[in-house]
Amino acid sequence: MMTAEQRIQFETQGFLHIRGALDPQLLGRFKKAFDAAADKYSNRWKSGVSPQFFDIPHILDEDDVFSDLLDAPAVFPVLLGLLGGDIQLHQTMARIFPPGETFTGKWHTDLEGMNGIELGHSWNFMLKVHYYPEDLAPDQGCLAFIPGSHRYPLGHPQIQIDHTRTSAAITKIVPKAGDAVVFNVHVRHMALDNTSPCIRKSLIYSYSHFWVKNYPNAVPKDLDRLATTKERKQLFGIPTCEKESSYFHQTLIEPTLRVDVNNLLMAGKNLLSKTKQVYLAK
Ligand SMILES: O=C(O)CCC(=O)C(=O)O
Repeated sequence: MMTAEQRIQFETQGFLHIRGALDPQLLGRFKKAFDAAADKYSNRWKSGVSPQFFDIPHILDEDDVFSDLLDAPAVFPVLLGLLGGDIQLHQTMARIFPPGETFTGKWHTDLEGMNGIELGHSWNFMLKVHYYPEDLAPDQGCLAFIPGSHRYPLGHPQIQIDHTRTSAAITKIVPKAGDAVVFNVHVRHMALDNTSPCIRKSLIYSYSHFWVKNYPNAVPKDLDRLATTKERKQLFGIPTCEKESSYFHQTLIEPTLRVDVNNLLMAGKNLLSKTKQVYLAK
């Protein structure tokens, strides 16, 4: 379950740093598989053809651990709590960022120019998770955010803060191996320059609603073998709700259960306030 603290933090700031999100076994498999895939493509990212960063293509096909990371126990309930029961995997990127200046836009939203949704007032339309197989140094191309900026409407003026300096308006995340950083992709963010001598490795998964068109790299080739649970099926874009024909009503959260929990919460609150009234009247 997502904690109340995590929800408040996410809703006010637009991101969450989940420390130690992967258990040692999952982290070990992740690190080994990432390094093997990076080695396989080393002639591409070392050739200097794409000098600023390199994304290993179709990472879900490289090793089963990349499917196991999709619903990691410390992170998936948070994604479900923030995005809702109709969650689907949207895109995957296994990224190598060699030393150099940042390749991202300065303080960007991923959804600039998007039609149909007022993002500043919407619930979380799209989330990203960055996972790290290794500790990062503070100068190794860390992610940085402008807390609260996910509430800006589209067309909000570009933020003019020098990313090379520290500022009270910026939060930089320096992750350890196995940490996860979850964020609303509308929060203003960027990768800072990698001024260290080391490459930065990260795995990026984006998630959105079931009705949003997913990228080909969000579905593994070996779909039948890997889509083993209801969660995985839905994440890979396979409808699982038998009674519902609409993509809008696809869900991993049982509607009856949701109503029951809400009723239970309401009943608890009423009981508490009545008890308080009786107690104060004495
Ligand atoms: O750190 C990165 O690789 C990219 C950060 C970013 O802009 C993103 O994930 O949208």
